[in-house]
Amino acid sequence: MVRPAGSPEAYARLAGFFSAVGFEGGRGWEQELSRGVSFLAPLGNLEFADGIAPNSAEIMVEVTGLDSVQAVAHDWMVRTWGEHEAARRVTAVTETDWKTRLFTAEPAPGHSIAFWEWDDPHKGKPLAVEGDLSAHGMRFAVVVARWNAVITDRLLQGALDALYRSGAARRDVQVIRVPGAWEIPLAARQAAVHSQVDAVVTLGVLLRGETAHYEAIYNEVARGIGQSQQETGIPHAFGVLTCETLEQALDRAGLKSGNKGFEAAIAAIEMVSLDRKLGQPTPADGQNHVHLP
Ligand code: DLZ
Repeated sequence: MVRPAGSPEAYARLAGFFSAVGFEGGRGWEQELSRGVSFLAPLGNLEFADGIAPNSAEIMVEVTGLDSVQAVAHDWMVRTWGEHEAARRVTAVTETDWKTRLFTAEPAPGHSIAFWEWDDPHKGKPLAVEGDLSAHGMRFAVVVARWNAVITDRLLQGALDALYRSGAARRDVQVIRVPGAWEIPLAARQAAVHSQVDAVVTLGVLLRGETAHYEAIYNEVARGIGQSQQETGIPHAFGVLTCETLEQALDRAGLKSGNKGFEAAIAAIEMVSLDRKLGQPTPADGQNHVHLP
């Protein structure tokens, strides 16, 4: 969703508000005549309503921990608009007739945002802990084999496409080239230990028809990458294709059935995010634990 802020003041206020309530920043932009500040929605959906619409706000943000979000929004309003105006710009949390609780905030004139959460704690909330797919602020090493470069180059393109489109900065992605799949585990491990990366993406292709001792090489490559992941604690995405023929490998490198390099990079992003979530302090730690969107 791209939305004109309306004025530089509104732009600054919207940017400040969305940061304050915990939205993760996306890639902004600045040109001669325009600029944009972006925030990532982990999941979005477009809804059209018939009959009585649930709320008049155009942007509705589903959250967990609604009361905490309201408190943060209220604090921001008081700091930005003063006590009196804040009372007008952020409502209290109220029950709705659609089994939710909700409050509305207007950080800048004409920009009303509703925040809501389900009454039933299980409805609408993921029951599992899952990683998100934003790579913003994450650092990666991509280890790619030169052997069968016509394919591994495509895997690399796919992996970089996934990382950059998910918000990774170019300076945070290190590409490491190795001679063949056999060399991937060692380079991956070195990167995990010495390059201060959050995840390693491994890319290579082993062709059964053309590789002597194929099984032995493949097993060792897979074992080495897995071992590096387990011993370093750094997620290693496995993008080493094992194919019967070159044609099959090309298909898996984007020609027909998706690009396995892209998929491996997405898995790496998800695992870094999951790792961070699992490593967060819990209420049992006695620390402030607020679920923001
Ligand atoms: C030697 C070899 C062979 C036969 N096949 C492949 C392959 O299909 N894919 C691949 O990535 N590498 C292959 N290699 C090279 C080895 O992985 C390794 O680089 C060399 O044996 C040097 O250690």
